Amino acid sequence: MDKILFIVPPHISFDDFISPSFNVKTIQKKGRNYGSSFTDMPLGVLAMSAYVKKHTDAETRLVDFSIEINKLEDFDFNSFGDFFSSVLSTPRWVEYAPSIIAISALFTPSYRSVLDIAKCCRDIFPNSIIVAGGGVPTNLYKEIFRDSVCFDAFCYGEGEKPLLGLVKADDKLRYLEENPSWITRTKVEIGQSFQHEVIEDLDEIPFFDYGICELDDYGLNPAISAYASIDDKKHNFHVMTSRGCTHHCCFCSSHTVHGRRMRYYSIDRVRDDFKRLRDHLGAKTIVFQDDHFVADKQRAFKIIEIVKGLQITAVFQNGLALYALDRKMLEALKSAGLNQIVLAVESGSNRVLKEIMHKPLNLSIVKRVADDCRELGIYTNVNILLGLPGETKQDIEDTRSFLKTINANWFIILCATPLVGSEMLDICLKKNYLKGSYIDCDYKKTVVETEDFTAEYIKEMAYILNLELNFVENSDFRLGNYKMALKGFENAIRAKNDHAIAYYCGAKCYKELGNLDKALQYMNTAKIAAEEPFWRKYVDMFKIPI
Ligand code: B12
Repeated sequence: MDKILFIVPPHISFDDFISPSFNVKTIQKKGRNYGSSFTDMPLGVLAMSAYVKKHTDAETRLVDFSIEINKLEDFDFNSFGDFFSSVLSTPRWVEYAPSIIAISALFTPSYRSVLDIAKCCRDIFPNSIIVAGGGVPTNLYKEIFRDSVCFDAFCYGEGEKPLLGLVKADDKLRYLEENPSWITRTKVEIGQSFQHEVIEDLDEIPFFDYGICELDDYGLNPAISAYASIDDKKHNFHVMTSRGCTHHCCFCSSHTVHGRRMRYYSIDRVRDDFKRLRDHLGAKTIVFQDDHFVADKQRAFKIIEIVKGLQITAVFQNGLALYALDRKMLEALKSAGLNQIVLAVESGSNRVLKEIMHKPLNLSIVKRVADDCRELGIYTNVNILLGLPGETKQDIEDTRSFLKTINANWFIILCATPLVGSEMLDICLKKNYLKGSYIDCDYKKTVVETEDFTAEYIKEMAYILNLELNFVENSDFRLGNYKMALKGFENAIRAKNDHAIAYYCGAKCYKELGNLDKALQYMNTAKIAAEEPFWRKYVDMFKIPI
């Protein structure tokens, strides 16, 4: 019988964990600030675990290092490698003695951790088969083979069928060489190409194996606590009711793993799963991770009805395509308990949307959607990317002016990142636009530099737009919704406890709400924080009177 150990690396690089940049969320351990790692449930692992168990008697376990890091009271290691070793060499895992180690690598910031985990596993479990899958190995297998000798193979695209094949195979190394969804060093050396092996009917994957997660540990997920509108941060469960996305946005790389064609779980299956999550696992909130939930609007309506009928709350962590968000859809979402939404606007320039991003959105509908959401009491986060190859400073100014006219609750301003497998990376490589490694970068770092802008300019503009739209010109404050504005400011304070501008804006809210003591306290903190040169620069830039 095979024993599989799934391993999820931290979603953050060691450097970003130890020395978080000024523009990222942090967590505190023993009074010291560290970068924060999201802890969403690893759905790919849960799907593969369920699928393999359905067809074999394999045993499966999971170590999710993002969870392990968050649980530590103090981080007393010189490297992530030391930390991985300390966890994996405990009797719990040594005695489990996995025959297959299956590392899930979705994000390039975890690239080096993936290598370190494999090295550690090779040392502790010399006889195990070590494989990895996800977007990183699918797109960077040559680089990983170059940088590590510890892997037996990588999975190309989705892993349910390939992993099942591996578990069933008597001669596993031979199977890896023979199956076209597995990437081995030998095959790479002879220039062989690889094939996706997907499950067409997603209902064939059983109810996800949520049981391999230590469920309570996922409750304090920074990704969920970031939403000012969600009060019950616990009891949330991640789901994906479809795979694929038909769009060709230049910055996205999801298709390299899942393809562009939509595949769906049946409505009956979705209903059964949600009911089971609620009744057996205590789910109160369902967090949808679908890439394109509204691809089929009628289906989306049916799922919303299910959520409503079960009296649970829906959260859509990924942006929803605005063209599908007519009043009827928004009313349905609201009636199903949805109280926050991510609007995937991505740019405030029609030129950038059309000519650069290839994103099917006309800006004329954004204002209407944001206003409808406000009327219906749905909190809106607007996603914006700055710094795509071809974007000009004028485009960024157009975005800035446009966004100031939108009454969304919050704007998430990110620096465009050349993801492996994206068209954006191809362009950057072709035009020599990369001024740093694309391997470690996430949406807070900038590595793209073109004829139109420097990397530093984009990072700075992203931060300025964040301060301007979310604080200085906060629409909740402008429209007199001081309580909601305050929630956003206090969220920012929790993420960055010296945020002079958030304290200043919070003080103004407390004043409007009649809590003068608190207003004074916040104003004093703002003044002290504003003495720091970092904050003084922005306080002066926006002429804030502190
Ligand atoms: C949910 C999600 C998250 C969650 C994390 C989920 C988790 N713990 O797994 C959170 C919110 C934390 C997140 C964060 C980010 N995300 Co994200 N995320 C997603 C999303 C929407 C869904 C992932 C998912 O659950 N998929 C469903 C399951 C079924 O598929 P899967 O996980 O890919 O697993 C399958 C295969 O990959 C493969 N597989 C995976 N592991 C293994 C292991 C083995 C051994 C085998 C055989 C196979 C295998 O088989 C699985 C089953 O079919 C994807 C897009 C997508 N559709 O995948 C983006 C995606 C993965 N994210 C992306 C990005 C860019 C980010 C961020 C950088 C964004 C940011 N704002 O900073 C951060 C990175 C983390 C960080 N620095 O904080 C990119 C990744 C690109 C890259 N190369 O880095 C994606 C592809 C989106 C995109 N538009 O391109 N994300």
